[in-house]
Amino acid sequence: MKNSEIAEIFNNIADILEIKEENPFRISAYRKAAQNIESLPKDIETVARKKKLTAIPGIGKDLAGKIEEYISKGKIKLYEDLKRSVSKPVLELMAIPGVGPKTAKLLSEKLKVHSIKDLEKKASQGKIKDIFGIKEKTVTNILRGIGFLKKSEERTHLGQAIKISDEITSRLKKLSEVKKASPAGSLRRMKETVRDIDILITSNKPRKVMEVFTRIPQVKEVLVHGPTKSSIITRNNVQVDVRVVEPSSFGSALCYFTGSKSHNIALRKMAVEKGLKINEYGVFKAKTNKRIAGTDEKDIYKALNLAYVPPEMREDRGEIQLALKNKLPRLVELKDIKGDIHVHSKNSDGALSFEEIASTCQGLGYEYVIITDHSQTLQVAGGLKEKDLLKNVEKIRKLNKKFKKIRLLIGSEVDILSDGRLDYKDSVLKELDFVIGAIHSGFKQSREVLTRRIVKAMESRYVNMIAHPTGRLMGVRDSYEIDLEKVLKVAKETNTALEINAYPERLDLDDNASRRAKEVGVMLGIATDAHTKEQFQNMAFGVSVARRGWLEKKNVLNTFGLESFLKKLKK
Ligand code: DGT
Ligand code: CA
Repeated sequence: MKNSEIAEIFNNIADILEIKEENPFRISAYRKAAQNIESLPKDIETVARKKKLTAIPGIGKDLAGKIEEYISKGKIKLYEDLKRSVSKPVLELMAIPGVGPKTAKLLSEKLKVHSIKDLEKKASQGKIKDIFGIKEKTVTNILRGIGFLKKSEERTHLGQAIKISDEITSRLKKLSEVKKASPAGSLRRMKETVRDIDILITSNKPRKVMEVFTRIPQVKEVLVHGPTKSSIITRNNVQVDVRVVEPSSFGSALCYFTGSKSHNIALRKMAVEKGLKINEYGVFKAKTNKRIAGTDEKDIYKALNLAYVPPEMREDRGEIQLALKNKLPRLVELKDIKGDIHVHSKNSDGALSFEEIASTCQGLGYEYVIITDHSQTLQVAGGLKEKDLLKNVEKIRKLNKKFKKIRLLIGSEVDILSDGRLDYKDSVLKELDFVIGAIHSGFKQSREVLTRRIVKAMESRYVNMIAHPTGRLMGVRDSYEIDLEKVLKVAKETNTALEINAYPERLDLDDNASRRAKEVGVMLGIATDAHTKEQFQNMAFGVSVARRGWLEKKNVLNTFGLESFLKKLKK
């Protein structure tokens, strides 16, 4: 799929336009388009073939033309021209999160930095400090940015990894020689990013499976081609390992290769204490070597006298102790979700009309959906003026007569301004069913200021949830710093929910913070922030974060049916 290649080019175009201080709306159009292409769950070539590119939000005729150009010619003229117009070091330096065009130019032109490596060296030798007004804090940020860049190059986010894994497993499953196929490793544990994809297969013709796997179209490079295990690098640079095992070992191999390593170590220790031996081939009596489990993963846990631990919990964070006492939480599931509570329509920066959103969500079996377009300050994302929002309130109320099975609610994703005030007056907010407070500016403010902004927003009697509370965008920027404990405390006091934003690049709050929220008694809302029809599917990623955070149904606001959901909203 060329999705990520095109998204990367659009992001690079935006970077170069930024260096050249071009129109900010044009820059933001390229960035938005890149984001939407990256999160498109369909092959962009298929979309182009069906002449549906302009249905992707943020893709107009012009950008659609660029995409078609790339698909047919393998390059985009505008991009090639732009690249020639700026120096290579500047381009490379701008890839560092937090290094904008101005700093990149300064570093390259005045300090003669010629690469990221060179910058890292010069910065750690203290050669960057105190010249041309670069502050010590900037240097620290640059070094942190380089670390972040390296880390994000090593790992692939879950959304993309699942797509690749699904493509490959479904292809292999079609072979008559393949009996079972399942992802394992961090992907099966639904970790937010994975280093590589592990796939496990049972077959009595492993060589045939290896032959097919190493020749699938996704292959860029074959690292290992063995009789039962092979590794490839895909065209989008992700490593995939496929192992074939005997059917009688499938359960134990699945358990072993799902990990995590520390969960496995803890299991092994328990086995030893029970006079058993556990490995990827099965569970055995230590004395006699008699196999007592192996085919089915559930039996592995049974053999150790443990309740079955869902893959998302296998991190050795206390789950084994609970499994021993049969006290594991009953994790929330996708089917428990009763409505999407953060959705954008055509009115701001989304692609769908109110009707289309309602029918999509009805199709998903939801009882309600809340339209939460952006507020007036966020002009680049089509933020609504107060009077337009109020008109939509009327529209939505009327529209409900048309839909019998689903209730459309109206809310807003309201910007929390830099001083913590909300972007709409109370007299407007009070007309809404649901208000989400969100930070979209001033990411570089101090931890104290950012925390105070969120706290102030939560103290409003109208704010029901805080969107993507830490603001991270994987591969683009790290979380901004907040005092999570303080935020949780006030969330609890003010009955404000915190969001688990299900957008694959966000997944914010993350698993650890969500688990902490549960401990404190804060309600979480899992929401897609969908801008397109396909993005409603991201709910599954949000649910997996929740599951990794040990959340149960009762901890998640939108698992409640319409009546109880509305009752739970504050104030
Ligand atoms: P990552 O880094 O995102 O790929 O994370 P994982 O968990 O997928 O790690 P990976 O791919 O190195 O290994 C897959 C699983 O295999 C891992 O979760 C547990 C198991 N495993 C790997 N190495 C060891 C080991 O040395 N000891 C044990 N007990 N298990 C291991
Ligand atoms: Ca892995």
